[in-house]
Amino acid sequence: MPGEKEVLRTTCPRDCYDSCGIAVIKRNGEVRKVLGDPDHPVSRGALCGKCALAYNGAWRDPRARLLHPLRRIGAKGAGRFEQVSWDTALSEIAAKLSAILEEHPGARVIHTHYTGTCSAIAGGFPARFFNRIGATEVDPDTVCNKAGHQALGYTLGSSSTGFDPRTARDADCLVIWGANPHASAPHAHKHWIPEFQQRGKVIVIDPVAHPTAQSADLHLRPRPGSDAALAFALTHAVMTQGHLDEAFLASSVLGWEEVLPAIEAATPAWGEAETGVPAARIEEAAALYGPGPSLMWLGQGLQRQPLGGNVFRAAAMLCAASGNIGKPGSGLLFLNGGGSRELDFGLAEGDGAPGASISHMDLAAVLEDPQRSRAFFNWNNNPAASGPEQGRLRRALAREDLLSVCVDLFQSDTADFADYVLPAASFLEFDDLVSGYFNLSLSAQVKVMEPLGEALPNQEIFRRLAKAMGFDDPALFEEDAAIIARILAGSLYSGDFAALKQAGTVQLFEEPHIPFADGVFPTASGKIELASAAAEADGHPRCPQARSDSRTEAGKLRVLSPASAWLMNSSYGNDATVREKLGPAAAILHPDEAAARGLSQGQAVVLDNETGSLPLEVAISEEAPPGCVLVHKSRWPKAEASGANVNILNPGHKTDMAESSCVHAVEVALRPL
Ligand SMILES: Nc1nc2c(c(=O)[nH]1)N[C@H]1C(S)=C(S)[C@@H](COP(=O)(O)OP(=O)(O)OC[C@H]3O[C@@H](n4cnc5c(=O)[nH]c(N)nc54)[C@H](O)[C@@H]3O)O[C@H]1N2
Ligand SMILES: Nc1nc2c(c(=O)[nH]1)N[C@H]1C(S)=C(S)[C@@H](COP(=O)(O)OP(=O)(O)OC[C@H]3O[C@@H](n4cnc5c(=O)[nH]c(N)nc54)[C@H](O)[C@@H]3O)O[C@H]1N2
Ligand code: SF4
Ligand SMILES: [Mo]
Repeated sequence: MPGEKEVLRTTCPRDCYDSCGIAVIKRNGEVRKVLGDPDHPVSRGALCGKCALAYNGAWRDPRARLLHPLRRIGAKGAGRFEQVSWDTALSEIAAKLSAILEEHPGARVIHTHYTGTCSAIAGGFPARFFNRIGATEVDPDTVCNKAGHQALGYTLGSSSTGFDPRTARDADCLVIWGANPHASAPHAHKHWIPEFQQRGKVIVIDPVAHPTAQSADLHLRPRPGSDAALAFALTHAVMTQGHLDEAFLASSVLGWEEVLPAIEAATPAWGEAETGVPAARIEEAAALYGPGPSLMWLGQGLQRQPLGGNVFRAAAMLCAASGNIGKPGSGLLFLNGGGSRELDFGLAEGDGAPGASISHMDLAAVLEDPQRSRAFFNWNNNPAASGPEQGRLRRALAREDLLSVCVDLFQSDTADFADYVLPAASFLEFDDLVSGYFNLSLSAQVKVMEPLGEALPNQEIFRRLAKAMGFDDPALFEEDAAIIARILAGSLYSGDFAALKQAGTVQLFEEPHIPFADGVFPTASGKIELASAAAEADGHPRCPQARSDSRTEAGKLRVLSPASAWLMNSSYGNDATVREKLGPAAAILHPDEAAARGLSQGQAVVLDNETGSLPLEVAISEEAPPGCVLVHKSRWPKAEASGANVNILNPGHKTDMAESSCVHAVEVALRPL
């Protein structure tokens, strides 16, 4: 008997541009299949390949999931644990943490978190506990996109008020700059971009010829780290082609006359010499972008470069010079945050004052120093796979005198180093809110099944830990339903959570929303600040600079380690079917680069630098640019024979702004094994 069928709507809360609607098929009360919601405007009936496998694989597989709290019995890192009760785990953690807090300032408790789940409460609520004890937060954005945020903050006054993707219906040109939608926004790649191409032209600016670049109308392949020079040359070409928006420059832009001499000097021929992009292609791109209306999508990979902040300021300058913002069919998008749609997920984090913060680039150094760290809590994050200085970090995590607690769905590399591993419930197992960072929508995350084993949502784990600590602040115990109701009450959505659950996803603006339509920007001057006193006060140049990174040392290769289409950061790295799709860890080289080095497909090689070494198999593809080696990020180190992934090579250098990651500038030597 097939049994009674029920279809429930929910939403994917991964750190992904798409925020897909999900249809969960249940029979006789049991989840049978997790599919794309056919009525959802983004997923249109299909999840991406990785989620389709993992949500019907490891994420619902009791053999793969953590089911019970665990206490370490072996050496740190060995991954040997015994099952304990929640009471035992939480009372022991509370006793140890209290003892630490009696002797040390709260700032020596370090907590890392990020994109495990991006739903409001599971992504925010635990911060209440850490703020209560004055813990040090490892600033999550520093491993991802903080340089871009800071640069756009100086320039536009906001880094998370992007264009509404629906305004593409009025655009003639779309620039996708240092983003790879084929992997990181697969439904935008599959639907939004091709539909746009029926009316307008797509320019991709990326050293890598990924599938989105291959299907673009124009693909510019700059040397990595040379995009600020390219932006100046493009602005020069826009100017000489007569497409400056003089009226907009006069009314809404500060500092044009200060950047003008550098723009005048940045001829397309100069741009070609700096970036490797032929001058004719620079002219061609300017002729498509300049007249507008044009959209500019700035990817997160673009700013993971030593001068990533400067690159973003220069790109925003091109947008301002051509007046491609504040009008239908125009705008610049990095991320669309809650502010772009009057939605305050920050309510989940409570209003306790945050403690100190450090950069992810300094995590290994802080964790190896008993003067700076006594306890380490990790939730929604897998730094032993995703963070820099992998070798040094693992040595620091092995410190016997560091109390270490990891909250995860799976026994990750980071969990292997914990004293206590606490099982988190998956997004299918509790209600929450999701609001993606591309489309201006709001979605319900709906409980469709009971948590596996004894797993609990992040927020419940930290409520129980707060109780075990003897805390009584009401904010530490606020219930999910109350938080959801408060967030919804302050939002543009007029319904309650029950109504949102029915709808799945709602658009918060009926018509495409046009930010900055009044020509006023949330900077000190109210204008786009090409010349920024705020940047200058923080020790940065007053204006964007027509500069590029220095060239890679002769014989060395620059590692690009962007998103893999089959992983979500390190998530799914343990799913057997996903691992089959991934194949062996590869060093992808351009045919010319491979030929010059006498390398063949499948050959075993080692990448080396002062930070570490990594054995890989050569894969030859024109996707990789000459002079670079493409190694996709975030495989599970412990699933590799080498016990490492590409971050074993990452020295954790910081960008020009915000102590953020410039992981796409790692240099290595390559030798045959
Ligand atoms: N070389 C290189 N490294 C990179 C990057 C790069 O481009 N190159 N990119 C960087 C970027 S952009 C980012 S954002 C970081 C991301 O790095 P991380 O934030 O570490 O992301 P994940 O690796 O997916 O780890 C998230 C963990 O959260 C767990 N998780 C999922 N849902 C839940 C939940 O509900 N509760 C709890 N407690 N845990 C959950 C997952 O199982 C997983 O182990 O990686 C960075 N690392
Ligand atoms: N499938 C999948 N999707 C993901 C993720 C994942 O791991 N897997 N991670 C999620 C997360 S946390 C994030 S932050 C986003 C990131 O997604 P994206 O914004 O797409 O960023 P990346 O994948 O890091 O890199 C995008 C592109 O930047 C290019 N790039 C690197 N350096 C330069 C440069 O100097 N100039 C130019 N022009 N381009 C450059 C790379 O070649 C790459 O093609 O994706 C999210 N979505
Ligand atoms: S990870 Fe992105 S593409 Fe995949 S199902 Fe989730 S939202 Fe959709
Ligand atoms: Mo990220």
